[in-house]
Amino acid sequence: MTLHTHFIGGRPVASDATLPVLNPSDGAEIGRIARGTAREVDDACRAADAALAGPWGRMPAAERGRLLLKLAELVRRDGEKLATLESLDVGKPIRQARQDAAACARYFEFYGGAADKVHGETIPSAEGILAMTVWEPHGVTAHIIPWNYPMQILGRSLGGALAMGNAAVVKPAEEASLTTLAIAELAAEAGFPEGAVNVVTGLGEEAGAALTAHPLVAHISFTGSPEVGTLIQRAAAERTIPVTLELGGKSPQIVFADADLDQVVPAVMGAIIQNAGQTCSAGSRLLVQDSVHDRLLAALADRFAALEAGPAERDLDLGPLVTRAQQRRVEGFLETARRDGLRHAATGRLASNTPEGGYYVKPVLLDDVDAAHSLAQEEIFGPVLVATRFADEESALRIANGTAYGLVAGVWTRDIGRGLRLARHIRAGQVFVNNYGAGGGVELPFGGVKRSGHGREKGFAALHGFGALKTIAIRHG
Ligand code: TXE
Repeated sequence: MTLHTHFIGGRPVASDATLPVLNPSDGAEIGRIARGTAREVDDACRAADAALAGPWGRMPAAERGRLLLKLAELVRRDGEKLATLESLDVGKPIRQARQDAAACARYFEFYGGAADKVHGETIPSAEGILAMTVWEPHGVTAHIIPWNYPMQILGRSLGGALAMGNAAVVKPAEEASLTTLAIAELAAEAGFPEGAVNVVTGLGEEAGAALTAHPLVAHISFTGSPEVGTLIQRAAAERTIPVTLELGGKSPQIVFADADLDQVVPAVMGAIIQNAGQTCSAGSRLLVQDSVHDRLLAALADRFAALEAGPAERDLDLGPLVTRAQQRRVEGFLETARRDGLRHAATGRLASNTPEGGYYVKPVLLDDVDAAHSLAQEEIFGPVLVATRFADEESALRIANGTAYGLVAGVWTRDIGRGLRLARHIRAGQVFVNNYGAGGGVELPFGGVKRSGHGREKGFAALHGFGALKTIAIRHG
């Protein structure tokens, strides 16, 4: 059985204690990861700090960019290996894990190209003064990564931080550490100096909490639950350091009667079925205009009924959920749906010979759910689509904005004026009109408002979150 170590200062480092790595498809133990404590976190932060004082801290931006481009190339070279590892570790169908590896490479590539294009300005000021701004790295950045898209979230977070010249300490989720460790080794192979990229594995409340409290950490980027996001913002407040928080959503897909249903149906399906619904930007609420309700629901119900969940390696529509805990959480929501008499419009099925010990949930389409019901308000993080009717644009907007979250929204209409009005009035970090996700959107800033968090990752805008703007003013006579 493989024992996976931390990656600190360019070297593998073991811990006395370990944690099991479970295959979600059948519950079997497939390896162990090191259970890091405050000690390993301290070592990693010191290694990162030392890197900043050494060659990494002095490296020109163009050279940092070249290393990121090399890393992108290595992730592509090992794409199949990484996808297989991810699929085994988190239960993702292999096709989806391949997309994650490709997206991860694309993030490193994007930020590799951006590294030497983060310009400051010169600013007109007082007589005899030349004033300018320069972007500088924060220093040691902490990256707390969840288990749903480990490679993609690592890519967007680490790529931006390294492009800006920070040295990173990554704490992957205890449920999904293997690809992060593999990519850290690729970073060393690409030529990143030791200490520029460090990984400490372990539990959130142990290694994660120690990292967020470490005095050398100057910025934290976190993707995960609102509960832990709040703890992290509190820990950051103790030392008044900045944080970027991406805390999930309850994103609406708003379908008007004039929408092109041939486009709507596959997009709505993909946005809730992808990764078995364990997606921060999942389109988990369907808001549908009365007059098109029956037609759309019938089309979706047919698709839902045909969905098959099964072991990741069989590459079906859905794999298992990541852990027993997530499976129970989703089953809890479905139990509430039964208790409250919500209408099951369709349920998918488990493939034959699906192993007993896996963490499977059948996909479910619920219809006519009151917008105030907990299933229409809370992030389920499973393959459960909740449909609610609306009468007109005004009520659609009210329902869309009527949750605590504000991450993504999809608007489907042929009326471009209405699309634009809603795009401006929906309270969300990103609104997609007649599409959902812009094909992955590595280049597009991404993040939330309200309970979905703050700060932006992805795109060029994210670079500014990983740096501090310094003003320099020189008297010249
Ligand atoms: O998240 P946690 P969980 C949502 C989703 C899901 C729910 C619970 O609704 O059902 O959260 O998932 C680390 N200090 N999202 O429990 O605990 C932890 O080790 C520092 C949405 O897995 O927030 C892991 O690396 N770190 C989301 C990371 O935080 C701590 C993705 C996320 O775990 C910590 C995942 C602590 N005290 C879940 N406690 C999205 N936005 O996509 C935990 N961690």
